[in-house]
Amino acid sequence: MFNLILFGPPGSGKGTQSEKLIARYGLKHLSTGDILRSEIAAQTPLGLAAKSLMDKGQLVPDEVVIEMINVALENNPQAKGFLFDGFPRTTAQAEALDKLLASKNSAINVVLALQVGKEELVVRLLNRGKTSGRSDDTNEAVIRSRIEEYEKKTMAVADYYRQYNKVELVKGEGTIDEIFAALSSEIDKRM
Ligand code: B4P
Repeated sequence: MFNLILFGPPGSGKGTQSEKLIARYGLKHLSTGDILRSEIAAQTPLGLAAKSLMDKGQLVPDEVVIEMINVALENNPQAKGFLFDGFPRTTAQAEALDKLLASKNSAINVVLALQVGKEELVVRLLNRGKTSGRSDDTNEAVIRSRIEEYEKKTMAVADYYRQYNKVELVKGEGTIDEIFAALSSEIDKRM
């Protein structure tokens, strides 16, 4: 199995690049943001609880997203590997993911961390908000809260994987194709 974490702040291109990477490498895409948005669309109790946090730009509780990933791993026993997008977002999530993968005799192979300046993130997300229908993309204050949550809680995830030498920084500014080529070259070295 080849397991990849695509890491970076909100708006860094994780979702955009994930679509291209799964097409090239045949990995199963697990985006906690997408799973949460489908729970919201289906108006499940989980979705309704998550929506109020997401609308404020805050993270959803660890136990909720860890269980979502647990279910997704169980439902995909044939996968040749996973691309984790937007997960883990806290050190507790990273530790839980390592345990879940270890129980399947697997592990994270590499964490590719997209590097994008803060003001560029705000511009991209406000732009997406014009067409995405995502309520967390339309308000600049909410976007800045999401970036703050990233700085306070999520950046530590990179340190967690750095202790195992699994982190590779990748420039996240430039054209989508240039960034895809840089990510692909890191994957090709390891696959
Ligand atoms: P996510 O769905 O993960 O959303 P995101 O981080 O905002 O987006 P992403 O990074 O994938 O977007 P992309 O750059 O591709 O999270 C949403 C919310 O869900 C979180 O705030 C949180 O509340 C909750 N959540 C999710 N996972 C969680 C977890 N594990 N724990 C707790 N809570 C969780 O796209 C941004 C825009 O940039 C697009 O418009 C795109 O077209 C554009 N873009 C991309 N690449 C570009 C480039 N090279 N140049 C110019 N523009 C580019």
